[in-house]
Amino acid sequence: MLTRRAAMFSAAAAALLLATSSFAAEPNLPRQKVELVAPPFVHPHEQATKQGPKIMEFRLVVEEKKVVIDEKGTTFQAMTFNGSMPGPLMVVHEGDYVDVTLVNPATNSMPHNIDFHSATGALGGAALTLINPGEQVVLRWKATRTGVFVYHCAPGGPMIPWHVVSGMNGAVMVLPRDGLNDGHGHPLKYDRIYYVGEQDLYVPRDEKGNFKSYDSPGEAYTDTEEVMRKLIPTHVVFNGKVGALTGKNALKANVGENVMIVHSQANRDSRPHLIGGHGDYVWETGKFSNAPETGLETWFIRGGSAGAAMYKFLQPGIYAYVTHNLIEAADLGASAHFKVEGKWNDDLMTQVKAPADLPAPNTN
Ligand SMILES: [Cu+2]
Repeated sequence: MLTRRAAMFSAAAAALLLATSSFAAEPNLPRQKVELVAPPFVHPHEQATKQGPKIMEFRLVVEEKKVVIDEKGTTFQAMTFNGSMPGPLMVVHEGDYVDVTLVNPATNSMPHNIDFHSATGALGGAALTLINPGEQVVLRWKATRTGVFVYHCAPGGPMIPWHVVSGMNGAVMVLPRDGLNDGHGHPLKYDRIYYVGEQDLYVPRDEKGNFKSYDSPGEAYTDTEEVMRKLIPTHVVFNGKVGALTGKNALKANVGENVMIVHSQANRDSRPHLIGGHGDYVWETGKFSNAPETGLETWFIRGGSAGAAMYKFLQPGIYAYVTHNLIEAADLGASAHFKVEGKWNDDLMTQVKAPADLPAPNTN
């Protein structure tokens, strides 16, 4: 296990080598403080904006805590940004500055930091943000590229994958200032937006095959790493636990609404699929400077990236939104539900004849 001192030393050395000016003068721009909300919800934001660039202020507090990850009550020593797996989606516009206060409360046991895939330099900010329990740090980076991007903890060496698969990942959405478009100049707007963060979990078992419970992340580390090294997750979940987005937690929409689904996977590939629906516009690689693909059945999220899909629901009902590795969806947990209200369109689908017994065999 990489010791705290070793992790601090390696990252501090990297910071010295990489940082040219850690305390540059602040840009003369208005500041806006954003209250983050837990996924699948997303804080209020403009899609297109007529305002000029701002310094957008966010606060992320690292919470190490024991959580329940399935209906059997299996527990897991999670490490999180703001208490949720994934951490919150942060929305800004191209040209804005992202001003992040990262807090590591004294009650935590590990050093943590943050690597923004959307930021440029110093390991995505990881080299400038490594903090011990009882410390905080402020990082500012400029949003120069549009799209949805993963962020995650990256404290060095084997701590990196462990912190990521313990829950320390989330996403940033950098919108073009004039909003989204279809690649042919036609604007696209969503009526609702949801953030689905997919997470592979590796929970150790005892000699009898039962999942083990631990009292701290450090206590869980050695056994967890052994499971991780085999690359077979025990759970693949959306938003932190099996069932976090199904049944009474289903995502809501109405027929005729354009729904934007941001889907991140910080560690492993995934194949989102909306059963009974489609991706009208899909930024599969998640970057809005590329035209979206249209009319997709399934899309691919590369591990370490986020993608975005927009769909206008045309029929009411319960839709399953899954990863189309159906073993992971049905057996390991990677399923969500959309509950869509509205009027059924018989022209798109109708049951011509209800199920009935087969005709009697011809006895002639
Ligand atoms: Cu961490």
